[in-house]
Parts: sequence; structure tokens; C-alpha cells
Amino acid sequence: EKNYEQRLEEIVDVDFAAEPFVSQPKFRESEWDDNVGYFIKKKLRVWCQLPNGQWESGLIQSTSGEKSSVLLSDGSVVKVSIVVLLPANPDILEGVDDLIQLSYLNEPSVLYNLQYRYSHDIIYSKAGPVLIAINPFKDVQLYGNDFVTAYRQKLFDGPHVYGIADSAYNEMMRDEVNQSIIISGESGAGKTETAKIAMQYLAARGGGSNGIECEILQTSRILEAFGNAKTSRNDNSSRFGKLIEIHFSTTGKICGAKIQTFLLEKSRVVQLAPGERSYHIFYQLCAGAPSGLKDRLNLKMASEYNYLNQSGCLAINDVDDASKFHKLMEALNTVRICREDQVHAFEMLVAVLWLGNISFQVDSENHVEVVADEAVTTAASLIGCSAKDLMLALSSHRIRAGKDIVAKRLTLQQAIDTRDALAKFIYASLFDWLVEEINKSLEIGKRRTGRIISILDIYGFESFQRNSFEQFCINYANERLQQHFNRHLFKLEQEKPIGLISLLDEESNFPKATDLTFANKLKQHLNANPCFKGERGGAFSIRHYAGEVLYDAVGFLEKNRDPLHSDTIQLLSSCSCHLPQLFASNMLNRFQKQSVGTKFKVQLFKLMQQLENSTPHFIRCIKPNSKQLPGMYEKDLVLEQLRCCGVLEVVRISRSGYPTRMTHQEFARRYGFLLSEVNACQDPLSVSVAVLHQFDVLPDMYQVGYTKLYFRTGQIGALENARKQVLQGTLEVQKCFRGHRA
Ligand code: AD9
Ligand code: MG
Repeated sequence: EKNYEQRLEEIVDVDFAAEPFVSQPKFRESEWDDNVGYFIKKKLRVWCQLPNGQWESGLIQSTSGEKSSVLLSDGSVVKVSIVVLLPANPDILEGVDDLIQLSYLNEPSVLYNLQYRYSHDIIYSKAGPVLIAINPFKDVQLYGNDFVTAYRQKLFDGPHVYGIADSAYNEMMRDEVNQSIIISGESGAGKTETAKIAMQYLAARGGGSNGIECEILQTSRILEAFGNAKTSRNDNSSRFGKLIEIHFSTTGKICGAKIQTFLLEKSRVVQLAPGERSYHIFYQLCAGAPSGLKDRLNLKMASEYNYLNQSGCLAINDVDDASKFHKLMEALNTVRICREDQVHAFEMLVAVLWLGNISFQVDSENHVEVVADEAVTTAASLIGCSAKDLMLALSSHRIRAGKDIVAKRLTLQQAIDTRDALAKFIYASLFDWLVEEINKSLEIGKRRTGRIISILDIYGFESFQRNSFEQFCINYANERLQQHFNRHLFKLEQEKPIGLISLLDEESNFPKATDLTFANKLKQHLNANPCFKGERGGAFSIRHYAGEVLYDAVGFLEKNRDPLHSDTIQLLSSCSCHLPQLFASNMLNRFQKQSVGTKFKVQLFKLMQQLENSTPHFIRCIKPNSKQLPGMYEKDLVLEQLRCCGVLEVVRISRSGYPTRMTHQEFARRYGFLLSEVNACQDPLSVSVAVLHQFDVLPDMYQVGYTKLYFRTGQIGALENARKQVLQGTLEVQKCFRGHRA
């Protein structure tokens, strides 16, 4: 015969396993009365779901039939169906460091535990091996040298990014195996900040005399200026993925670093959604460039440029672009990008801005001509070609007609597309050039040691009102990362890929294809896949691990092909741009004709291989609200994130049946006084065992370790109750006694 608690545990746990991603474990009908009886008898706390969907904690007072009266913490009593009740954890488990310590692992308990910590500015928690980081959206006093030292000397062991970085460092030194710190979470959850915090710790831990750690820390500033932008989700949203490898010598000193980036969102350079901004660097340059430089580049205010002013958003609250520009210049100096190259890079940026101001005239036959104004002359001079050549390249394409080459005049839309493609190409090439220069500066010495800690920070999962190819790529990358997580922690096999990119490539190679034929092709091939749904009007939705996203097929083919006309390529190769390496490698790639999607897929495949060959440390960033505000904890939003990334599952697996742990001392101190016979000189373990015997805790309900006792679900709750009753009783006896004397 199993007792109530055993059955309760089974019910809670089994259902969780069977339905990992559904809202909450449900009790089986036949068990209701017994369970409720158990709660009433033991007066345990419960979670009660109110009609508005929120969970409140309370005590069951009475039950009749399918209804219970529950006394809520605010003193009110509600009558609810017993189906909306879940067991709550005893008070002493409030705010535990690691969710695996919770006796009951239902969603309200997990949510409450994290919220309790968050409200005390404890933004880090563990979920078994995974670190959970909840974005505070304000400065929290958890970082800096004192904290680094404390984690290094093991004076602190509470959950923290420093703790994760410390483990990675120690394991690298001990096992001589490469480590990776994999940071995930949706847009605005805090990945980039977390990556910087981890880098900060490693720089302090492995910093040496060569000062390379300072350079490494400065790279973030540069990459964020050129690769981050304000989106509707995050004022500093990363629009590229980044893996930074930090290399260590055999003595554990940093000896170099290498940065790999993934697919920068190029479309942002020419097209912005309302309220969003282009890359920070444009605004920083416009606001912060000294007047000499401004004159030399013919640089105007940001509001003068079409590429920047189209979204109606030029500034970010509490951000001073000019001062950011000065910090950027310092960072560029730190990574030893010489002053001349800096200016040449700025030239390219300004060229992009002026390109966006180039306008066209249409003649009666619908052919375009470039308006010969300041925009085109400035852009041409900055790129290093004549205005005439640029105007020609933007208004006509040379095509082969039989044996002859003839110039074909472009339509307005074709001309705009050609101009925008040129701007995007220049910006993306500049970004790649910058990463290359940074890597040269951080170059690892000749002696390769093979000791690496890599930190991965990619753009987070995104779902907007309108989702295009960019969101598809971002979400695809997150999907791959989640698979790595699942493989590692759940030993799950990789899901069958749905093969959308191959279909996209097939269609991209087909000259007559349109976005609509592409959408139809997807429907034809993927409709049997449960993760795919063809929608009306050239749309389709994909069920990602983090939620369903509706994609608009418009633009997929074009963005995947990412065409740059041979005339544009020729123009660029003949121009006298001052950064000779800038276009060379990117133009070479053009001739290899790999689609954007395939290139990204291959890059991610290599990334996954690299991650598979290292010991992973996972950090899950959680966004507590969608307003980027401090002190606001939206339970539904948090729950959604916890559910979809499998954190709750990890906890369940990690608990392995004995969720509650206490040291012998803690246990003896807390419950020792309950013993009817106390022997003062007994050691904590003997006291503990005596308590367990006196309260008839069955042997298979606990395990005795060298330093700790391990309990099955619910055991501590019952002991806590006994303790409370005794304390209350004592209190009453004392009151009575005092009254008597008076
Ligand atoms: V995206 O996928 O790149 O759009 P991230 O990288 O997940 O996103 P980010 O690190 O940029 O988010 O964090 C967003 C903002 O939250 C930051 O700009 C900070 O204002 C804020 N934040 C995040 N983490 C912390 C922190 N540990 N302390 C203080 C933080 N503020
Ligand atoms: Mg980021």
C-alpha cells in the first residue's frame, strides 16, 4: 500500500513527464478526494488558480464534493473546484537557489520561487545544471572586482554568471577540454549583457601582462556599434550572431581570441520598421564626429538621411550617441585599428548614407535616370569612382544580347533595388572587414594550446507582426541551438529537419519563380510535417520550439539570392576605395554563388560541431516583461519562456527523486528540538536520524549522504508542519502559563 505522499508525488511527476510543455500537471480524477483529504489533514499550503488565471497561495479549509474553500493569503476565502488546486512548497523552501530543491515542481511554485528572488534583486537561479538569468533592466550590485574575487575564492557559491564562468575555467584547466558558455533567450532577455559579464570574469581570471584581455573587452563596444540596433523589442538588439573564442595558455593566461560572426541583418541598412533604428554607428557618427571629419566627409545630421529618418525614430531614451562615439573611437584605438583606417571606414558609412539619398527621375518610357545632385556626387567620391560611373551603374544594366553587349535601362524599382543592394553590400563588407581587423589584433600567438572557452551570443528568437526571411534565419539558428541543448541534457535525437532551406534554394535557382510559387512549393512538400502550416496569400507558419511564427513569403527569394549585379561588382572593383581588402573577399564569394540560406546553414552546422566538441555550460536569459522596465514580473511571459526552452524538464530530470537536500547540521538544528529525549552531546547526524525515526519517516523516503540528507517530495512539508504545531503549542502553553502567573 502506498501512502498518500507517494501517490501524490507520482501523480505530480508522472504527468509532468508525459506532457512536458502543457500548462500544468493535472491530477487524475479518482485521486481527488484522497489528495484533498491529505492537504486538509496536514494543512499544507496549496496554489489555487483564480478565475483570472492567476495563481494565489492559500490553505484549504473545507471540502465538499468537487469544491474546496480556500483561505487566501489576503484573508479572503474562495470556493473553487479542486481541479484548480496544486500543492505549494513549505515556507522554508521559499526562494531556494536551485529549483531542484523544490518539493513540488509545478509551474506556480517555480514561477513564485523565481519571482521571490527577482523581487529581492537576486536575478540568478539554477535549474539543475542550467543558470537562469532574469533581466533586471536596471543596475544591480552584483558585479565588479569584489564579486570576481569572491567567486574565484569560492567565498560565494550562489548562482551567478561568474560562477558559470568559473566552472568553465576550472574544468578547462582540470580536464584540458574546451568549454563553451551557451547563452540563449529571446530578444531583449539579456544575452549580450550576460556574455559581457562572463567575458569580464574570464578577463579578470586569465588576465596577464600582455593586456590582451582589455582588447577583448573593448571588442564588444565596437561590434555593438556596428551590429546592434534599436528594435521594438530591445533598444540594443544584436542583429548578428557572435561566437567569441578566448584562448588560454597552459598556465591559464589569456593568450588571444577569435571572433566569429553569423549573418548580419543587412536589410536594416536600407529599410526600417516604424520606431526602429538602423545600426547605432550611423547615429553615433552623425552626433559625435568632430567638425573637421564632418567637413571632410560632407556628413550632415542623421535627420537628413533617408535611410535613417524613414522610421520616425532617430534617438534612444537615455542614450547619448555622441559620447558613445567617443568611447567607440577609444575602443578602435585599443584594438589597434589605425587612425587612417578608421577614417576610411567612416567614409564607407557616409557613402552608404548618401547612397540612400540618391533619387531618380522617370522619363515617359518609364526608364530612370539618376538625379545629378549632391547625393550622387558625394557617394561617388567617397566610394572612389566618378559620379558618371555610379549614375550609369544605378540606372542601367549591361546584358548580353547574342554576341553583343547592350545597356538595358532600368525601371524605377529596379534602380532603387540596385542602389539598396550596393548600400547593403558596402555595409556588410565593412562589418566583415572590421571583424577581420579585430581578429588580427587579437591573434593567438604561434603556440596553440588548444585550451579555449567560447562564448556564444546569438540574436534571440523573434516573432513580430510581420516576419520575413531575417526572422526565419534568426529563428532557425535558435532552433539549432535548442536541439544542441536537448541533445546534451535530454539525450534527445535531433528532430528531422523540415528542409525548408533546400526548397528555398531550389526555387531561388529557378528564374521564373516568385514568392508565391515558393510558398506553394512549401505547401506541396511540407504539409505533412506537423511543424509546418501553409497559410493563405503566400504565407506559412512554422511551429518553433519557442512558439508558432507566421512568415510572409514576400522577399524570401530575393533575400536568399541576395543579388548584386555584375555591373555593380565591376564598379566596385574599379573604384579606388581606401580599404583594399574591404570588397575583395566578399566579391569572391559572390562568384561562388552560394545562397544566403545555405551559407548560413553551413555556418551553423560548423558551429554545432564546434559546440559538440566542448563541454557546454548553459545560461538561459529570461525577459520578465516586454516593456524593458525594472521591477515588473509578468508571470505569463516568464512561464512561456520557461516552458518552451525546456528548463522545467531539466529540473525534473535533475531531481532524480530526492529533490530536497539539507546538511546534517541544518536538519538537526531545525528539527532536533522535536525529539522527546535529547542527548546534548549527540552529533548532528545522530540527532537527524533520531528525528527521522521518531516521526516514522520511511526508509525509502530519504537517503543519508556524507554531509547531506536527501528527501523525497513532501517529506519536509510534513516535518515542517509538526515543527509548527509544536512551536504553536509551546506558544500556547507559554501564554497560558503567563496568564496563570498574572
Ligand atoms: V537580442 O536577442 O540581441 O535582441 P539580448 O542580447 O538578449 O537581446 P541584451 O543583453 O541586449 O538582450 O539586454 C537588453 C537590455 O537589458 C540591456 O541593454 C540592458 O539595459 C538590460 N540588461 C540585460 N542584462 C542586464 C544586467 N545583468 N544588468 C543590468 C541588464 N541590465
Ligand atoms: Mg544581444
